[in-house]
Amino acid sequence: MTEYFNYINGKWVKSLSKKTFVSLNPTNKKIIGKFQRSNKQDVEKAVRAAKDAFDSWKNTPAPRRADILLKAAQILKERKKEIGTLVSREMGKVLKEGLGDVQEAIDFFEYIAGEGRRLFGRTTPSELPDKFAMTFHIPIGVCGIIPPWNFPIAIPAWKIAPALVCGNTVVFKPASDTPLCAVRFVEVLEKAGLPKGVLNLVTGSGTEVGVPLVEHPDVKMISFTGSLKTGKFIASTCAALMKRTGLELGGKNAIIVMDDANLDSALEGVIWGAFGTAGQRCTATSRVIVHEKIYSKFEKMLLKRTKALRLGDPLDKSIDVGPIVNEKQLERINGYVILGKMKDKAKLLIGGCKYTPRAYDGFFYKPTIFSNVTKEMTIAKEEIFGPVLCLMKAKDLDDAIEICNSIEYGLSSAIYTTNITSAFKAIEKINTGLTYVNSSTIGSEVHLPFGGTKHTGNGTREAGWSCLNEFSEEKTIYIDYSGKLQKAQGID
Ligand code: UN1
Repeated sequence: MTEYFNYINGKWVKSLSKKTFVSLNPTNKKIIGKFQRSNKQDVEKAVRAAKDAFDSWKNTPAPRRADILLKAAQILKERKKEIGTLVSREMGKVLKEGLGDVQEAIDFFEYIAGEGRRLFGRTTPSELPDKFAMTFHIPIGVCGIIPPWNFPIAIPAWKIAPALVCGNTVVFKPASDTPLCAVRFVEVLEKAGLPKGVLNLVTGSGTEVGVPLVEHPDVKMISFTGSLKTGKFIASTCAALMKRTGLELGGKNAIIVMDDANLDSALEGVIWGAFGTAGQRCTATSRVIVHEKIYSKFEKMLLKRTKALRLGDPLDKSIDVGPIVNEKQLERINGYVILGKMKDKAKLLIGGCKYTPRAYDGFFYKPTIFSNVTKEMTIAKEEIFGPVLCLMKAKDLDDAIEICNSIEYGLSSAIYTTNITSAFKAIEKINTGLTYVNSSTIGSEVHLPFGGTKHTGNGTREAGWSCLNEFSEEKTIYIDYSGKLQKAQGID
């Protein structure tokens, strides 16, 4: 079995703990590799390396920093098939999505490399004569990056690439379910020519690696994507330490289907949003709110289409839905389904149980739909993060929007309608960070900001132009060339 190492100060090294853990292929429970089960001392070493590398990296001109990111995009392109296949093996999403995960990172590296020659500040007039005013971006320092397992290449890219282009150095603690993807990701940046210490990788658990990283006084910023519970821990720990945070937490995303919608298109959007990536996206469609006039018809269409979905090995091209990432997640999903049946008493339309396709021994869950779900039910409120869809009925658009907004999260939403007034009303009234019209809740593009309202986050946005604000300070400069002391606010 191959053993993989941490990457600290430009070297692949063993953990000081001398302990390891394994990563499993969720399709067949075969071992993918052995990884360092790191501890606080490893974090300490990695933070020190990142701190030591900061000055020189910060002083490297941004276009030169960006050259390395562009090179990384090229290397990722060359390795797309290999790394995309690994994403499918280690995380479990079907191959076309595994390749999409890598493509999202390529797109983003290319996009953000352009920032090396932009990183725009602003110039603005001064209220006084002979005085010049402007801003520019400065780095924050060492950033602790803690991405999730569901986009094991794309989300590390979303976080690490802007941190680097802004001149920060990084300690990367990957998700324990996808450590080999993280090793490959770091290899790409190493090959692209990143100087030692600028990016460090420390594998291991949340408690043994994540917590010491979050608490470390020399780590000035934490960027995390994951559960609301962990997000709250990070927010409160970092608040006490006056540390910056970028948080992307849960979602409970809804698609509204109006009676004037193109139902065939809405059906495809719902199926893709709910069962693509086996529902394991923050942006996954977990509620579909259907106008009462077409409810029964749409329910039948959904049932027929869901029955036809093929569950199995994500590397098999004929498969639509792959496995759940691990046993714990599988049990969590099943727990919610039991709760939906027993406590919420929702009507189980299809699925609702684990499944072992012939020849595999993995963590599979059948695409599941509950019908007649109401907004008071637990399954309509909590994030399940699996292939479970709640079908809900609305009287009209206002009712649908109210149901859509009735939850604590605010990540993504969608409306299918052919009525322009309904579309604009939804855009205005739905309280989420992303709203799609006539498209599913998933499928964001890298050059637009990504993030949510309410408990989905803390107001930061990833990707697009907004990610620069997450990973830099905006410094304001006043230059007075009047030759005398001039006072603002009219004081003479
Ligand atoms: C996530 O699930 O955390 O919009 C991110 C999408 C992807 C990103 C999802 N581009 O579904």
